Amino acid sequence: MWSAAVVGAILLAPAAFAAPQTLTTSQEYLDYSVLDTIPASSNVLQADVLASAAAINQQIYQSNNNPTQWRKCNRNNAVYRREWAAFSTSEKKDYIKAVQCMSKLAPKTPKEKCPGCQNRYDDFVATHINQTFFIHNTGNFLAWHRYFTWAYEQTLRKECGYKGYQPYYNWPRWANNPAASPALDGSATSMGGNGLGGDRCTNQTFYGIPTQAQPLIEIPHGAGGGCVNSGPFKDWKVNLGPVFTDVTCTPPNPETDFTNGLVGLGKNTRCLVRDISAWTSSQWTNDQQVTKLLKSKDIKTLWYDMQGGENPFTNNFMGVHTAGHFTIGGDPGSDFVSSPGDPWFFFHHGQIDRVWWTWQNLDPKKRVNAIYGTIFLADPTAANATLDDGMNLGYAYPGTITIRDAMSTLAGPFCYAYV
Ligand SMILES: [Cu+2]
Repeated sequence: MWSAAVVGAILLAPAAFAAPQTLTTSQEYLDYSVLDTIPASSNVLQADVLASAAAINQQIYQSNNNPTQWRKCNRNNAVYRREWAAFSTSEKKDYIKAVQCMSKLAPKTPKEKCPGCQNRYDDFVATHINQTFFIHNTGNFLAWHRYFTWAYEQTLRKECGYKGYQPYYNWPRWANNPAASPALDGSATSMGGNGLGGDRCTNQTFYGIPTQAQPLIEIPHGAGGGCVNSGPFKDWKVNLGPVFTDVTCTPPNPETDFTNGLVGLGKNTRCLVRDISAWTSSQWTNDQQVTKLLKSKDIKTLWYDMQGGENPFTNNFMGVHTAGHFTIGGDPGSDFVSSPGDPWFFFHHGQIDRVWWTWQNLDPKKRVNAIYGTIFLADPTAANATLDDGMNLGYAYPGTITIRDAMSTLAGPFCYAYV
């Protein structure tokens, strides 16, 4: 039986995991249903308890089923990604410095492919915009974003001297008050605060999901809606997009032609806008919602519930992916296509990846290679994605990997897990 205290200790001390280096006999995975006995009144998040179980299972699975790979990537050398709140002050400052460094390096994307790309950071935004219709489909969304977030982390390390790893934002911990989280509180060690500066777009009373014109959910205007004016990112420049924004005050991108491959990639330099929404996070990224998602019976259920249901956004259900974007909203946060223009994106997608990783490793035998869906956005008649499909990151990061390579965080190009 796993008590909350034991699980808490595991969360804090990943190196102390009980999984042996090499297992010679097959071992049962942790029966995570016993974890349901942790009282709801405990301040341990159920979603974190499941993540702890997943961490143990993943190691047991790898050592039993992929012993050759386990010799290369195991509990002694795997990287553990942590939430921002667990970073020390100097770790936070190192990360912030590296992100800002990327915005000062020259872009690698040629001018004719991205007239608006001003810096190395924009290469990542441009790749996301360019591939939007192929990476937001059901088939490879999770795998592609895992690769994308990892490549971003690698670039911070290789090109900007960052010594740490990508943090994530643990939605349920701050669901009732995201603006008070260490990631968004506007302090010198945050990723910037709310959008309280400049023109606050006050004539817009709500943000419509899925669209402003035909909203199924109307997110009320929060306290922000203007330029981020506190913390290290108050002078951050957004150069690309928008493509499909819900914010009516965002200046249009000069490139709007959907036929020339440049849509959203014209130069549109502006401030970073946020409108932090506890209304959104408290309803759709709380512990109950995340735990329910983690108990999805198959990949199809996980995928749809993450994105707002099989008939998206009906029954007033937003799903954690959309809700995470609208926890900060604004520009480019509310535009899925150009949203990596806000460095918050990688905190949110770190947590998306952690949720997928948790779900996979609660039952690794069945789930590590589980994929579902087609290769084109919202097109059920397109071909199904397969594990052998290739993925690339354009000019943001060199190379190509397959979806199969991205299914385990302890294999392919990766060697990391989460705490
Ligand atoms: Cu995306």
